[in-house]
Amino acid sequence: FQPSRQHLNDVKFFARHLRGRRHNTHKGSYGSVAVLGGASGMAGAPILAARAALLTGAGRVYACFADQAPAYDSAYPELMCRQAAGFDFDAATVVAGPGLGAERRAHELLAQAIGSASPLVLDADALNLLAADPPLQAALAERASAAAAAGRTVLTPHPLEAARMLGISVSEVQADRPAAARTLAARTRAVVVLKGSGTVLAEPQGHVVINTTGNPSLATAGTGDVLAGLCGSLLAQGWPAWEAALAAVWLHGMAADVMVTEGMGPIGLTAGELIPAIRTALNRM
Ligand code: NPW
Ligand code: AMP
Ligand code: MG
Repeated sequence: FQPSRQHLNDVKFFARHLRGRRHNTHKGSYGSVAVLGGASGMAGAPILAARAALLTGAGRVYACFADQAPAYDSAYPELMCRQAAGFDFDAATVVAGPGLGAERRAHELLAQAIGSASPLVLDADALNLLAADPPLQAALAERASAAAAAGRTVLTPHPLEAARMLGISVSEVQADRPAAARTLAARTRAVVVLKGSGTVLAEPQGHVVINTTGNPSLATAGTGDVLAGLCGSLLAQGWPAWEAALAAVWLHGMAADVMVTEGMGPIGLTAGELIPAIRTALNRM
């Protein structure tokens, strides 16, 4: 059995899920996203993820903070900033991990998010917590068997996060990126996005796709948080996990490619500036 390996070089991979907005709809038609993150010193990460969800069409977006929540985001007061403790993670698509930290409280909040029936993106510190904790791994496995949540989980590790989860070194991950992504997808029964130059996407059946958009302007703090928020936004709008991941990775890279042609990169592009460019790329599709 030789699993297929393709290049993500055309919107045909996910085009049938793209749809404009119908007239007779309202914000409730486009889903809610809750980003779980924001430990002290990393409040920017969930804000970036939440802004990405807001600007890519999610109906309502919450930024939930493990530590002190800001009153609001002054650039995007449309976002609802909440204390994560007490938030009902069953009511929204959850993007867990950006700036979440590794404290006890982060662990408890993550366990709640994984235990919810909501579509779920696990990124950054959520992956680090998971790598270090067999009970959380068991909860993720349980999710994969639960009818409500099965097939609705996306993991977005960078190479170090993937290495932590696999218990190997970064150089071993990088030596065969498709194999690393495929192994992680099979073990977690989730869609896996192994980030970096030539992002590799794998699903649990062993199918692997390599992205062709993007450039080194993305090698800057916060771009991964933006990708996680974008992926959560598409999930909240009803996309299946595999196509949501494909479209998110493609659009994120495409927006960065456009920014380079406009002189905003490859040097000095910021993750925040990437977000409106993703909105433009999505609307043009
Ligand atoms: P190196 O340097 O090569 O040895 P960490 P983090 C490696 C939040 N953020 N190819 C690389 O290792 C996040 O959401 C908050 C090869 C790199 O140094 C997390 O919660 C921000 N190696 C938290 O910070 C903005 C690669 O991984 C190391 C690689 C920690 O996340 C920033 C970094 O991994 C950030 O998003 C590649 N393509 N990519 C905010 N504004 O609030 C990564 N590596 O130590 O897990 O740290 O990714 O910064
Ligand atoms: P993170 O490390 O979580 O902040 O995620 C970084 C994001 O930028 C991921 O989507 C990576 O795929 C992307 N990225 C980083 N470096 C490059 C590169 N050299 N070429 C293309 N994409 C990159
Ligand atoms: Mg990251």
